[in-house]
Amino acid sequence: MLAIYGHPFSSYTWKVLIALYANETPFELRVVGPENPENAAFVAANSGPLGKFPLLVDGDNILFESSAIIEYLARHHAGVEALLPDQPDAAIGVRMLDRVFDNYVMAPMQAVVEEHLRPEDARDHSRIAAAREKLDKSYSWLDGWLEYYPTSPQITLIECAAAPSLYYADWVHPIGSAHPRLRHWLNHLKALPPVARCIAEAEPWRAFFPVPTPENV
Ligand SMILES: N[C@@H](CCC(=O)N[C@@H](CS)C(=O)NCC(=O)O)C(=O)O
Repeated sequence: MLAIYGHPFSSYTWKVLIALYANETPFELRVVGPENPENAAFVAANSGPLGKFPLLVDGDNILFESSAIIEYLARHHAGVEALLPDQPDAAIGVRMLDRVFDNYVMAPMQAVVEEHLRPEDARDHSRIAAAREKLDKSYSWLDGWLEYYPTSPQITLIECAAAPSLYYADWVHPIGSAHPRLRHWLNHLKALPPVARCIAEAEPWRAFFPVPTPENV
């Protein structure tokens, strides 16, 4: 049985959970948190230089980095959703978009969250402003990209990366009417069954989100 070390509220854990749920791949979620110190210790010892999660254990194979884990699942635990196109050039395009969501949506979203985890008088407001500027640029670029990208029930590495990054980015820096295609696509992503399941499973932790949102104040 596959094991995933992660947390139901963690955006990068969602990325992998969406792929697993989409293909109905059996796995055990080993929650990383203070209630399971042995899981946190396993991640710290096995998950690369910074000990981040998610981490996948499949027999003797231990993998970290959500994109690599999804590629591994596509190859070794294939299901109804291919996750990556067979055609190599098409796969390059999918990997490129995966990088866009991780680097230019998830990273600035996490920067805003990290600053709000500090006491108010210790926050780096210039870092928050720079992150919001990056999100604005990403939203504009993605709104243009969506003119050509189909809204479809199919789940690929793109949807796995897009859903959690945009879901939480929308909490810290709302996607408004200036980006109608992106707004519409995020609503579509939220309704996809594997994503809706992640949202529901994360719900108990919503109150811990440090950035005030209309939903958690
Ligand atoms: N590039 C990594 C990023 C993973 C990451 O940032 N994970 C967060 C949870 S969403 C984490 O481990 N946070 C705890 C920590 O940094 O100690 C991936 O794609 O898996």
